[in-house]
Formats: sequence, C-alpha cells, structure tokens
Amino acid sequence: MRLLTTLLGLLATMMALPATAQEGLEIIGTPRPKALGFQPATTELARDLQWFDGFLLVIITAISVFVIGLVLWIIVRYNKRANPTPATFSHNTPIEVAWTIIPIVILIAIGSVSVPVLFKQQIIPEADVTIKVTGYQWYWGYEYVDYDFGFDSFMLQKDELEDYGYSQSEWLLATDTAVVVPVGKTIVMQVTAADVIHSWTIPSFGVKQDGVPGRLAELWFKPEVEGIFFGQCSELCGKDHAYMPITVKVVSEEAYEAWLKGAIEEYADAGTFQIAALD
Ligand SMILES: [Cu+2]
Repeated sequence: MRLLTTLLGLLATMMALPATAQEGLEIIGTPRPKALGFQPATTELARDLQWFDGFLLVIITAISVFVIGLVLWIIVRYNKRANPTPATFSHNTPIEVAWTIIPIVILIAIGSVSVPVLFKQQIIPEADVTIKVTGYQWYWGYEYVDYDFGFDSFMLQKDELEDYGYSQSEWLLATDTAVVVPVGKTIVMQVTAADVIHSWTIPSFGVKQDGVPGRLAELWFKPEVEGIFFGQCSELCGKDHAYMPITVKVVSEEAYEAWLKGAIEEYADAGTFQIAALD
C-alpha cells in the first residue's frame, strides 16, 4: 500500500512537470531530481559549451581506453612468468617521437575548438538591454542602466514560494524579484560586487562571471526561449552563500515592454536611492 502511495505520488510529480509559474512561463533552467548532464541549452553559448564538453569526453574516453588497454597488455604479456628474460634497451626513437607529437596534435585539436568558444563568450556584442548586477552578502542587486532604475532580489523562504507562484521544489532557487529580459535580444550583464567576491551564473545560458568589488566585468547572452531560469551564486562568499539564488524570466517583447513600464514606476525611486547610496 505504501509502495502504491509512493508510486502515485511519483506519477503526480512527473505529471506536474514541467512546472509552470508566473504568467504561464515554464520553468526551464532548473536542476531536476536524479538528472545527469547539463540543464537544457537555451543560448548559442550554452550549446557551444555542451558540444565542447561532448567533444572532450570522446577524446578523454579514447585516451583512457588506450592507456588501460596498454597496461592490461603489459600485465598479461610481460609478467615474470610469460616473459622471464626482460629486454634491456632503454630508448626507442620512433616511439619517443610518436608520444611527443601525438599529444601535441591532440592539444592543438582541443585548443582550436576551445579558443573560439571562449572568445565568443568574452567578446561582448552590442547590447539591446544592459543590466548591472551587484553581489551583496547575501543577495543580488540589479540596475537597468538604460532606464535608471534598480531593485534587489532576495531568496524566497519556504512559506513565501506559493505566494509568488512557485512550488516547494523551487526553494533555494526562486527569488522575490527576477531579472526580466526579452527573448531573442542581446543582453549584457555588467557584473560586480559590493563586499566580497560573488559569481553570477545561469547554467542554461552557459554564462558565469565573478563579481569582484571595484571591478566591472561583463557577460552576454541571447536567450532563445521564453521561460524561467535559475542560477545560484557560484563563488563562496560567506555564511549565506547558499541562499542568494538568481532568477531570470525570459518573456516576449510585448511582455517585457509592459513589465518595463511598471518596473520604472515601481522602482525608479528605490533605484536612484541605491545608486546614490553606492556612491
Ligand atoms: Cu556566494
């Protein structure tokens, strides 16, 4: 009976996926129980990273299989019983040339794929929307610099989740306010911190950037699908490091414009105050 209840519970949980919350937006960028691998890639950068990971896995697997095979072969073929009189030579020029050149070729192959992926992340394109994000102990502050408003973003407590349209499984991920961005536009995040080093990330977008006090770093992404995406501070920053998650909502152009109008009215004063306080 207990098994049946568990199974029914499990079925109900599975049918509830994908979870929806907040104006019908689907939760896409989130960890799933017992999942392996990456969260779904929803930007070109994330697709590149995940492809590169697969490419490396093939190379690593081939090298590992080759080395394990060599070791096994030597154990079987050249043990004391099978090979009582060992060879005494210490040099073999062709083999030494091969084991120098082959790794160089492998490293060049990896580099020729890795460097373009890195450069695509680091060369920041012209922004459609620019947002400055500041890490604090222990929450994030966002400023929409084109519109001169800003707001802070705090993690929702367990008893607040439902009020904000989230379920209990979004605890440690969902925040009271979210970064709202339009789908298909180039978003540039200027990342910094006010006290210690934090790190801003959204795994589904394939972006992660340390926020260092006194420095302004940049990252960019171009979200391709509407939905809710979660991330968490990724640089150990003190006792509540685990409690400063990141929520990004990717919405349609119209929804973004509507949200922007409301946000300017709601946060304009708070934003100015915050900017003044930072100076
Ligand atoms: Cu942190």
